[in-house]
Amino acid sequence: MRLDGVELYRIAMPLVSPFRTSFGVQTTRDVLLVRAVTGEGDGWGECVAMSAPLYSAEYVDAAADVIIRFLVPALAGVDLDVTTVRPALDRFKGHSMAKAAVEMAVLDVVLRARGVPLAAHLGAVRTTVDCGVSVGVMDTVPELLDAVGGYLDEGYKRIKLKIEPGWDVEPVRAVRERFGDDVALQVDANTAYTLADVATMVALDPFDLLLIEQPLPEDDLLGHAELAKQVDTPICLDESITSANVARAAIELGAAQIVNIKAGRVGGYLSAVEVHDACASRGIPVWCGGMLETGLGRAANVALAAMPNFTLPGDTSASRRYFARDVTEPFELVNGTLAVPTEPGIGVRPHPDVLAELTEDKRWIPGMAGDSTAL
Ligand code: SMG
Ligand code: MG
Repeated sequence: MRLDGVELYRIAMPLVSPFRTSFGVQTTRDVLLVRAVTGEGDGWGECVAMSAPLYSAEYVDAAADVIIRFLVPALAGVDLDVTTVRPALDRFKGHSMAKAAVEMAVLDVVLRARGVPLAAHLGAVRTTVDCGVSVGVMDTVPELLDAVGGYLDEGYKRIKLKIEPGWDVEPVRAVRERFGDDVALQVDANTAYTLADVATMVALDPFDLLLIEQPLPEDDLLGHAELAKQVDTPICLDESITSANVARAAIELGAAQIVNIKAGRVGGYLSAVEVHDACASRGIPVWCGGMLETGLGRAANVALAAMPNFTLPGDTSASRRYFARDVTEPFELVNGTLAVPTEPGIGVRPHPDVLAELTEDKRWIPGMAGDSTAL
């Protein structure tokens, strides 16, 4: 199968409410979608980079640039298959989210042509996945309690609170006091602390959290290992885990007792499977992270989360958690779970009319042969 070209869509999805983390507030999801076009059909990929390099070094304009300049040209002349796409893209350093988007589009078209669902290809063992929800930093504790109460009423099986210095122990205590000890609760700091804050992390121990996600900067594996010795709550890494190699190192160093897997952060769904396997073989549980995906990325995440070692609920919430209108059929929560798509490929397609309405920019990148690596 040859690539005729790629259609890049830049879409703007308004959020149902602002989402605040330790690195900023988001009111719109600025998404880059990749449509891979071949003679045997097309496939969709979603780039999870954010507008600005705050979660990681990647950002949407840079992802579009590297896709146009390097990744699409690198696929010229390649016989597209599940085994050929990664080696062609991995010649380039970094840009994991851009690579993951292109790989996802190729996997979708290839697997659709073969009639194989992505979940089956990845090694899924479940037909539904348990879902948690990520709750942003709020201005006040009462607002937070309202939000958490609403999500619990919807049936979410786990609550994740975003924390930052000044918004940590008190909101956790308030949620525990209001909703009780049975709620599965965890926190995510998005790198907002340093080892000087160890007392704050220790102060979270009495609340029986499932985990503390990424308290320290992403490159500080030794810091996380040191912190893990001092707190009882398991440390989970997100931003730090950029590949299966890093996952192995983090685990061996004692820096991660649990791992958040995001395909975009590790360069694609196939690399995500390697991270899953590296963790599984070391007895480290994983769960599926989220990057406010549209129904396209959500479909692929749910397929990934159906693999055996995804034993904790993921940030795989329903479409309506973020969007009044999704580009695909909305994902809906049923008894705290989402159904794993069963159709071939990622199993969902964008609605053309919704996509057209949300599209701010569209560009065709021909998949022609050429020396893409000339410097
Ligand atoms: O998709 O529900 C989602 C987002 C979950 O909190 C979430 N993601 O660090 O895990 C994380 C954040 C990254 C995105 S925040 C802009
Ligand atoms: Mg995180």
